Amino acid sequence: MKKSNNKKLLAWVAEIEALCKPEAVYWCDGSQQEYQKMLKIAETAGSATKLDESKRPNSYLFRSDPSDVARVEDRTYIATTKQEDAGPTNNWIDPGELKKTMRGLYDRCMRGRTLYVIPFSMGPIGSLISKIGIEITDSPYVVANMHIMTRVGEKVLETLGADGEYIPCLHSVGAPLDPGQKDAAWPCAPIEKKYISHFTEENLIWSYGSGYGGNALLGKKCLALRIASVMAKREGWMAEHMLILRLINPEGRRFHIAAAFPSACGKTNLAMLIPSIPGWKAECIGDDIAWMKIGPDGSLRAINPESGFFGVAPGTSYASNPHAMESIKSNSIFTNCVLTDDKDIWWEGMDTEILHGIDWKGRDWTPASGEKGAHPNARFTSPASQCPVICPDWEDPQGVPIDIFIFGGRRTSVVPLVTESFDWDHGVYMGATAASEPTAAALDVKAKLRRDPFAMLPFCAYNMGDYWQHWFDMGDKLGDQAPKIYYVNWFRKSPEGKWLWPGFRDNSRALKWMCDRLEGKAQAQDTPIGRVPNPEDLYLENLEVDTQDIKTLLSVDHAAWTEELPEIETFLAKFGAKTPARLKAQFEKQKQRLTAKINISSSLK
Ligand code: GTP
Ligand code: SPV
Ligand code: MN
Repeated sequence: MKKSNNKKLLAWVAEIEALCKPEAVYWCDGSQQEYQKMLKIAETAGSATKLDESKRPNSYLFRSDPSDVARVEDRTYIATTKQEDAGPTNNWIDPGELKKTMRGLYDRCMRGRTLYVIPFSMGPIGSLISKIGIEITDSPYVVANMHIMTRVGEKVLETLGADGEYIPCLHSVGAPLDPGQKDAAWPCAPIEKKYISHFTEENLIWSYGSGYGGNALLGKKCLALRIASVMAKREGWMAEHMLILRLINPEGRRFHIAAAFPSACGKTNLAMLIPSIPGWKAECIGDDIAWMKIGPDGSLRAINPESGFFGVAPGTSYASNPHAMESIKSNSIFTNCVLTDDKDIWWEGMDTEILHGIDWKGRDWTPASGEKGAHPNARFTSPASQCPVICPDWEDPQGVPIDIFIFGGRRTSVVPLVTESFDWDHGVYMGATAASEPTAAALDVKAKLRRDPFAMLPFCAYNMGDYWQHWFDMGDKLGDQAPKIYYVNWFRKSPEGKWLWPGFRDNSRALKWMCDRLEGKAQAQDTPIGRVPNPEDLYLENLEVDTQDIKTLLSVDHAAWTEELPEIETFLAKFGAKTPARLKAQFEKQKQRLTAKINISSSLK
């Protein structure tokens, strides 16, 4: 394709070519033919299996190396001049030192491979909220996935023009090929050579050694969250790990909801919700990332910077998420799923069982194998446009006005089904102290319970204390147009280990309560931790849940909450002088409320 006339870009590509010494350089045009070509290359190399065309048209299965199956938080770095700017939640290295180490790794690392230049837009091309990135990679798998997850092609280069700005994203699988050397099915570097690096002061991403997900598809976590979080702070907007959905009540009123849950805690599922309440409708705008700016009317406008879903496969089924199942019917890439005997894909928790297949490690598999057939972080990559409930306005360059923010996580105990914050500051406290039990999305996380503020712990690329202050500042700017803030927990379990809440479609019951609260139509009870619905305030028709379980789900255990206070205090203190005074004030208030055990009767506020 026609090369760019952007001098900076041409110079950068030339510099990387000279450093990495690829066999060839290829500029991506984002076309269908190019997509097919990438998958053909992968198939010929033995990395991809084409699925049965009649069962799953235009779709492929990849198996990754067993050492390269998820994001690697221990190998993810934020390089800033001052360590304090990265803060205590990030792995920091001096930028000069990191560049020296990585230049050593990049030196001739693309030998025997093609260097692909991928021009992409995060967000609709031309929207004032969108950003342009250029990823250089030596992985055809990355090119094909980027085609789905971002907007790739010539139009991006046109928009970039001769002197436009872009975010350079350099990626290599870190596995050079000597002449005659046979390639691995999934080339990558050993763990100690993997680096996912962010030079936030110069909006630069360098990733080396991994071909998987957020480590390699650099538009996603690296650009749209880590680099963007820093840009957003600088420029006064927000880049968040949030799904975006539109909920329409029976009267036709639209509510736009943005929800932040940690990885593998239910964003994709909630984003594609089918409400179980008659007359309510939901539409999906995004399932993982929201970019939000205050619009000319003073409302907070959100866009989904991505154009596809990179979703957790296991557990996805027609029973749990029919819209995801419809989205992945064709034109999709599957990674680390089971290959069935009739050349389709399968994973644990799908609607049907299988008797035999090839597991994610490429071995014969039967239900008796004693191991899971699909990796717990197996994923599908599918175009967002294929979602049956994609919102007609999902690509609106103006974005949608957010009414409600939701935070949450996976808590088998303590945290109620749904809680409303008393006000913005209290909502920021809820977000800042959010916690979750770990999942397979990052296997190097060992803690039983970890504080994951705003679900951004692995993604906020600057001092978390400054990030909290940014939330307060945004609230001040938004004033009475600030979204209302809620906290949810779909994951409460009984002592016997059974889910107390059916989740999925029935999560719409908690959302309905929020929307009704906004309209002043629903009651709540004040508790020390926020406003919680009484059982009668929730719509519970046609729900097969024990009355006692509902009570448990909505109860606030003062002792258990009080027990967590010292650990929260220690966590907030980790950020020293960076912890905003307003956040500390919220902690004190929560502590006082718990001590006083106030329990004001129902109030309509
Ligand atoms: P990332 O893509 O990693 O950011 O994850 P995500 O937040 O989009 O999570 P996703 O929706 O893919 O859900 C992850 C897992 O949680 C899947 O196994 C789901 O089946 C499960 N899950 C989602 N919603 C619910 C729910 O309401 N209840 C229960 N029990 N499980 C749920
Ligand atoms: C997550 O871990 O939050 C994901 C998957 O969405 S990845 O893109 O690999 O980061
Ligand atoms: Mn995610």
